[in-house]
Amino acid sequence: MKAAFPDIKKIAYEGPNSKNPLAFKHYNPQEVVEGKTMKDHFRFSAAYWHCFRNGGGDQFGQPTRLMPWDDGTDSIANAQNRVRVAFEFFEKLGLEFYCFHDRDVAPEGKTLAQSHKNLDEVVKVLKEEQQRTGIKQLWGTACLFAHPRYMHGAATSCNADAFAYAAAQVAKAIEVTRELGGSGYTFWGGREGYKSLLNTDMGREMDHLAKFLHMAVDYKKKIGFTGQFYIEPKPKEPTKHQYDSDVAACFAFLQKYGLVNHLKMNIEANHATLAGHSFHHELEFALANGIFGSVDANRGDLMLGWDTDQFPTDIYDTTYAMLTILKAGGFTTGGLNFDAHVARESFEPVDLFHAHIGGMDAFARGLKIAAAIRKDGVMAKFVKERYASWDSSIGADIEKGKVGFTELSKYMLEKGEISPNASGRVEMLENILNEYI
Ligand code: XLS
Ligand code: CA
Ligand code: CA
Repeated sequence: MKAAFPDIKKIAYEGPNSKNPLAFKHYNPQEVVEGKTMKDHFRFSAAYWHCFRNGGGDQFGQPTRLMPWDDGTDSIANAQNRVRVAFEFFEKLGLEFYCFHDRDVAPEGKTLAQSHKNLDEVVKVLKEEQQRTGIKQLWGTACLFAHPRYMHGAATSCNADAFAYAAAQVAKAIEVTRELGGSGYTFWGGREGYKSLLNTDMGREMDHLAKFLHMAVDYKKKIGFTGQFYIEPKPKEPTKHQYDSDVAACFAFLQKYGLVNHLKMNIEANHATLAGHSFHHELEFALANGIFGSVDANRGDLMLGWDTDQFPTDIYDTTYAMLTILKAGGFTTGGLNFDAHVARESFEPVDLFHAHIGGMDAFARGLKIAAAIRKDGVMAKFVKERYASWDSSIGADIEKGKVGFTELSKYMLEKGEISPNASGRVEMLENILNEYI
């Protein structure tokens, strides 16, 4: 096959003084940080849909991106060729993983059986390329939001047949993920929500969503897929409201329906922004509740209310994220998937490289900064000391469940007033953080 990116060599680490835009300045795959190589810390992945299916069109304009390898048809041959192009890109960038929806890699057929067959044809080539390069699938997923049959949702549709169709599609997507040795499978509820409550039975829809996920768990066991299931929170877009709106809503949902041991979170930065949270908040909430799994790395725009899926370049954001990810002990099955697309005006193939290099370097800097903060231990010491009252006497008794309201009433009536509060030192801590950036 003719190279799709003939002028681009494998992207190398050249260090912070390099002026070469097609080199890493901070991401050095073999460099060890906190006892692990950078490569193993991040488990970087590219999103097939954004890199090779998203042409840069928007509501107001046509696609702009140049993809000279793509003949613009829905043929299997074109889909298979695209796979080879994608792997050339992953290899040159030094990515270890990739993610795709079933319909990103293979065209939808006239019937479900034909769609399954199309997928099999392309999976053959994905498998070949995985074997040739050692690049693996981070997680699989099914597109349950693009086709008109899912206009009312998939698992939460008012039309039971849509639920059934989605089940068949997900069963196949999990089979394919197992076949490719994928480490996980993601459920993103693109249309699992509503446009209007006037036509919606919310309780029934949520029960159906839980049923769907239980069926997926059963099927996973049945076919012997051992990867991790993730749910990816997002509050809105394309629906007005999505049921899996943020990590907290997902956690409540998973607990209510007895699913908490079966699904972890795939947290996307831009979705946190849309939910009115910081990316850091979502990661911390997941960690605090034992459901941290994987990350969709990108960035939104605080002035826009939609999902801009920009590449992450904000060093504060990557530092905060890495502080939590390191605290969590790093990824196990998960990784850092760039669910991001180039700007509509960045239309040349080389822009895909610039975008990913920037994201990888921004996270490498975040990792190094977070590791330095952790090494000095100033922040951790501050937090530890802030909670010192819980380590002994009355605090320890409360934590151990030794006292109740009766004992606490007696304690406080005798003591009269609480021990003096100490300052939270917010600005001082922010200043300390800035010293590391
Ligand atoms: C869309 C989501 C989607 C999921 C996978 O906003 O980010 O791309 O990651 O279906
Ligand atoms: Ca995502
Ligand atoms: Ca997104």
